[in-house]
Amino acid sequence: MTTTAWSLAGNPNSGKTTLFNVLTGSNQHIGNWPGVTIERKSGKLKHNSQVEIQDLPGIYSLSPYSSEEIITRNYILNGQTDRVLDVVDATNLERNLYLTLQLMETGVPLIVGLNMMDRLKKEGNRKINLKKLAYILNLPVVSISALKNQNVDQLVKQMQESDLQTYTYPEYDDRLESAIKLISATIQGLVPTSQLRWYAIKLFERDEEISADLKLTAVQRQEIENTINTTEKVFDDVSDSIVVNTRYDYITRIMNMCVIDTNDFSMSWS
Ligand code: BGO
Repeated sequence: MTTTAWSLAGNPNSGKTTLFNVLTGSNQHIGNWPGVTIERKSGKLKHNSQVEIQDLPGIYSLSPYSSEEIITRNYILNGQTDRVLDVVDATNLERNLYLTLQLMETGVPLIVGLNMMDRLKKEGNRKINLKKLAYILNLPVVSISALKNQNVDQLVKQMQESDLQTYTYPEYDDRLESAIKLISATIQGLVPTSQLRWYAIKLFERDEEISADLKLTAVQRQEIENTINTTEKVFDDVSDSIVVNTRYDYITRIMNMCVIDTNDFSMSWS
């Protein structure tokens, strides 16, 4: 039997460690990530040693600004994991989805574990339509409470059953999409096809690390810079802020379609 390598990714405090402990039990190895004093935990799924699980550092974004972000993005992009379980805090859905979109941009097969459902229920002022969320993201979404070990068995089932799925990438503003297409054409063949979109977006953001990794020629760099300049003029904004804003526009659409504020349904009697 072949081994499947899973990683847990998510925002700090989304419940990754709690879920990792539930999934692996005492079957854990604790060390450090190379060159840094960030704890590295890995283990095997309880009752199925063919499933390896790596807990990745908690992050908000896949930018190259912190060691945690660099570790996570290199781990995913270098193909060290077959699949990613994105641990999302249901009580902070909007902020957590920002990382989900970026994980989707890498093209890695993904499942969303919507955690803290017990807290969401207790707070009682919001409801998430799980079917719609899974439909819009085009990803499996399993609601859980890692703390209370609720529905984790369904999540494990999904992890063991799911084939390496492909999903449709979240599509942003048309004007940004045009730039991504042009940059993708310039770097076609230099990166795996499934990661083309991620690299194109990073180059659009002028991510220096990625530019250096790809060893682009002067002509390619100029082509990309021309595309960025034209798009910045169209948006009247700088490139990295264009990407951040279009991701948040997409998240706003998801929130409008999938989340109900139950206070909106209460009657006010005068
Ligand atoms: C403390 N439900 C609820 N209600 N809480 C959860 C769940 C869940 O499903 N999952 C995790 N938590 P981490 P990262 C704490 O530690 O796993 C809680 O960073 C406290 N500690 O118990 O560490 C979990 O690995 C004192 O809470 O997250 C933890 O992703 C008071 O979310 C916190 C209250 O979980 C973060 C909570 C001393």
